[in-house]
Amino acid sequence: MPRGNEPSDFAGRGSSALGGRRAIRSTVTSIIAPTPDAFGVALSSLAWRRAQLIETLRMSLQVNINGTLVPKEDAKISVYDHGLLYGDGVFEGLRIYSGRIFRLQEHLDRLWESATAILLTIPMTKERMADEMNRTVAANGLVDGYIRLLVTRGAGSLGLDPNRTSDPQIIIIADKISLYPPEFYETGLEIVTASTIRNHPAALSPRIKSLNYLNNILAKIEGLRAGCVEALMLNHQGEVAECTGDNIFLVKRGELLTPSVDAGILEGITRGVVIELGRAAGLTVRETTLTRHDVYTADECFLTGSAAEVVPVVKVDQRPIGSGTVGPVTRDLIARFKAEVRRA
Ligand code: PXG
Repeated sequence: MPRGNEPSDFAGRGSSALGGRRAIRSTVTSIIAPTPDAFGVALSSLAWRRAQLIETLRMSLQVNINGTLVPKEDAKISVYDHGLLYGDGVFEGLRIYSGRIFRLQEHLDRLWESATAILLTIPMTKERMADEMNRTVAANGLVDGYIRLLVTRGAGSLGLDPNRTSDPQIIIIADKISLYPPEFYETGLEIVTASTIRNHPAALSPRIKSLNYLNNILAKIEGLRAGCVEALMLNHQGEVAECTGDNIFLVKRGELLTPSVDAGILEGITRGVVIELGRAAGLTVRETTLTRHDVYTADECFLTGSAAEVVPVVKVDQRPIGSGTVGPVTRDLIARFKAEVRRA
């Protein structure tokens, strides 16, 4: 159970489940023999009960496995699944805004392309997948939220051979996500360049959204250790590629610039939306080769992703970008993005 969701945290009695039980015991004691502290204890017991209720509600979250909705605690797949053993599978991360899945068709198309690239046949049609996602969103009463959609290679023997697996597993998790604290959207992020380069496209194409994210995780660790929540990744030629879970954009002399897909990046759905919005706003948008020099000397910088949405960057490798504050083009695109996701 992740920290912060534990009943005992609310009661302020340590971090183990035992803390919660201790809370009950001390409440009982306080009823029998009231102490000056009784009111405080009763309050913390109430807080604990409230936390328990929240936890119960949280536990009723339904996960879709192969078209069947099951309670989150029963949503299990085999430890022999090659998705776990080898990261052999593909996924998508989608947003739900105002009860609708944003850019659903584009996410489905990309999932199928990722699967095709790894010779994985998804045992469900796109139409049925869309229905199952909508059913899962409804079952969890989500109006705004996030969907993690995974297709694993399926359970097999202990060995790489994908021919010795059966039944790819289709998992749909619909939940809430908040990647960065809200203030980052106001003040902007600071990022650093990771020494870990993005996967060489001839080794594992970054266009495949595979379950093997170690490349990005290693770069993310570098960022986190430098005190940054995101890290910039270069490609094998030293050019700017993308961040660990986001695409990157620059604003320079009124133009909107972003690395082209040839740089070895994930062709982000949010990236595509922002390119459209930039053009609609009258900006020249260029998908082009970018170096760190271009980043350091840009007027503005921001990142895009389904989880991150559009988030400003104000410092890269300890250099302020432009004025070192969130720029006007970034602000305008964030506003346009917010309007776009709510558009009927
Ligand atoms: N590059 C990479 C490497 C990504 O993983 C993006 C770009 C942005 O693509 P979209 O299509 O989302 O605009 C991603 C997507 C997470 C998380 O949990 C990360 C992503 C998506 C969903 C969740 O950090 N990254």
